[in-house]
Amino acid sequence: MMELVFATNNKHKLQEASQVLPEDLLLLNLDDIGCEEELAETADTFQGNALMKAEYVFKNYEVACFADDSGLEVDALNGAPGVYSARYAGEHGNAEKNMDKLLEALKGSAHRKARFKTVIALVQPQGVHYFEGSVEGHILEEKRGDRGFGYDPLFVPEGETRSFAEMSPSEKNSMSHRARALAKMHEFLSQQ
Ligand code: ITT
Repeated sequence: MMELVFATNNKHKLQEASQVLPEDLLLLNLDDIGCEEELAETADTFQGNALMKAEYVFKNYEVACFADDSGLEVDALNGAPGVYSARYAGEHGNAEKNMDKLLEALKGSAHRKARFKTVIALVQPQGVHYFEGSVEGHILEEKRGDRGFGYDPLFVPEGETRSFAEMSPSEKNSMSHRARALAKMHEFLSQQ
């Protein structure tokens, strides 16, 4: 069975990937390989950051791996928070503060179109490959739901009325940016 490490410190991403990727692929996490470091992400593109995280693990642990760099792009904010989504309000990964800052930035605005984007970098001995996924939607005026993570309580995908945080994991996975990128990676791996 093929083994692949998901280089992420985010448990929610891991959970999503384990639900989306089929069982013929043995998904390992950073704990499984004894990697306890925080992965640096100091590039200024999704692609650059995804590569940084995956290459770090590939080089130091000599295992095939992939990383996901993702974020929310809001049209009325010229694409912000974008690559800075995790630390929009300053502190890395404080979802409540990040959402409050976003609501404040869009206060009174009727233009609330946005999208989630993911770029996956897959690093194997034979080279690097990228897979992208996105989902269009809009930003609510207040948080709704308590599932998912990050900006999920504020994001309603196109054609839906509920936020990602109001959906079951499998519903979110049927349309999310991450699930779409993971499906492309799986398609690629199955043809290798
Ligand atoms: P790793 O770098 O360790 O993978 P991270 O949480 O720092 O974990 P990113 O740097 O890719 O991940 O930051 C992505 C941020 O974008 C994340 O913290 C959320 O705020 C937001 N985000 C990405 N995907 C999301 C999703 O499916 N639902 C809600 N928010 C999401």
